[in-house]
Amino acid sequence: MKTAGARHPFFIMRLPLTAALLLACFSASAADKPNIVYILADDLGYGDVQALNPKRGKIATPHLDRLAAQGMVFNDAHSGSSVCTPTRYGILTGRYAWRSSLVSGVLGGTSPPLIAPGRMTVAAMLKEQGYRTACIGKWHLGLEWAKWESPAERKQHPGWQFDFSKPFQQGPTARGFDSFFGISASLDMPPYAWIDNDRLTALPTAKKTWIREGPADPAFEAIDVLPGLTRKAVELISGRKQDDKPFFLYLPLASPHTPILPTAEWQGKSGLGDYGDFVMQTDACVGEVMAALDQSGLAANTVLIFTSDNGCSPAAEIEALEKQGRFRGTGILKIGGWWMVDDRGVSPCRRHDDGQAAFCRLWSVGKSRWWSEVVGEG
Ligand SMILES: [Ca+2]
Repeated sequence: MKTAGARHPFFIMRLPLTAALLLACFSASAADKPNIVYILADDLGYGDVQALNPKRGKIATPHLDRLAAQGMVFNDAHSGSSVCTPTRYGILTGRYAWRSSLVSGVLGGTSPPLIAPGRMTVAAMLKEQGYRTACIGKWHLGLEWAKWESPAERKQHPGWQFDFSKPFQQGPTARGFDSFFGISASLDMPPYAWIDNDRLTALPTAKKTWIREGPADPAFEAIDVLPGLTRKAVELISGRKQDDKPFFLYLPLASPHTPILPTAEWQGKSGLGDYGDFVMQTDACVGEVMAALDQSGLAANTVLIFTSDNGCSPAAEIEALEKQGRFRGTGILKIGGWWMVDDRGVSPCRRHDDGQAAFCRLWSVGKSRWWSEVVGEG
C-alpha cells in the first residue's frame, strides 16, 4: 500500500536489541546523518499489528500497516529477556540485561539506576556524533531519588519513600539524553507523576492506585499519558528545522500496558474491548509521529523504528480475545510468565552473542536511498 507523503525507511517489530542497527547510522557522512525516531510499544502483541498478522489480526492498525508497507519488516529476532526493563537496558546499552545486576524481572518506580555510571548508551554515542538526544516516555531503568535527610522529615510525609521535592540523580539526562519527559516506570508503578528532566513536575501529595498504591500528583491521570507523550513527541519533531543538528528521539510508550485506559475518543472503536481500543490508540500515536515527520519535511532523512518490548500481558484478557477470533490458530508461548504471541509459533528465546542478537533473518519490504547507501544492497 503506497500513500502520499515521504517514505519511512523501515519498520521493526519485536526487536529487543537494536543498538547494532543504530550503529549503522555512523557510517553515513556527517552532512547526511539521518534523524532517528525509536518508538517502543509496551506489551503490544506481535499478532496485534495487522501487517504482521493479516489473516487473523482483528484490530485495525492502519498507521503501523502503512509504516510496514513503506519500510522494512524484521520479524525473526530473539531476546534473552523480553520484559520492560531488560528490553530497555538492551536497547540503550547493546548488552544482554543479564550482564547487569538485574538477572531477571523488572525494576519498580523508585528502584535505583540499572545502567552503571559511565557505561556507553546509544544516546551518549549519538550525542558524541553531533546528535540532539531526547527521551520521551517510560524510563523504567531506575533513578536515584533523593533520600530523606532525617527520620523526622520522612515522618512528615507518610507514604513518601523518598524526598520527591528534590531532583533525582542518574536519570536519562545522566545517560546521554539532552532532555527527558515522561514517567519513572510502568504506568501502574508509583510515583504517579510527570517527570521533566530530573524532577517531578508537581509534588505527589495524593495517593492513587493503578494496581499498586502510591504517592501521586493530584492532577496526574494515567489515561492522559499516551496523549501527553504523543503531544510532546510531535512538538519536538515539529520544532525541528531541516538545517538543525540531527536528532535521536527515543519514545518508549507506556501503552498498551496496564492500566489499559483508552481515552473516550477510542473507547469501543475496536469492538474487541479495552485492549483492542488501546492498541488502536497506540497505532494512532505512531500515525501522529509519522504525520509530524512528513509535515516538517524530515521524513526522507529520518529512520523511524517501531518495536515492542514483549507480547501482550494476560491483563489484555487473551482468552476472551481469542474467543473473538483475535489469535485464532496462532502460536502462543508462555516464557518466564509472560505471553509471547507469534503467528508462526516461533520461540523468541534463543541465545546469541550480544552483537548478533539484533540481526537474524531479514526480509526487505522496500529500500530507501538511505538504506541502500548506508547498509548496502546485501
Ligand atoms: Ca512491557
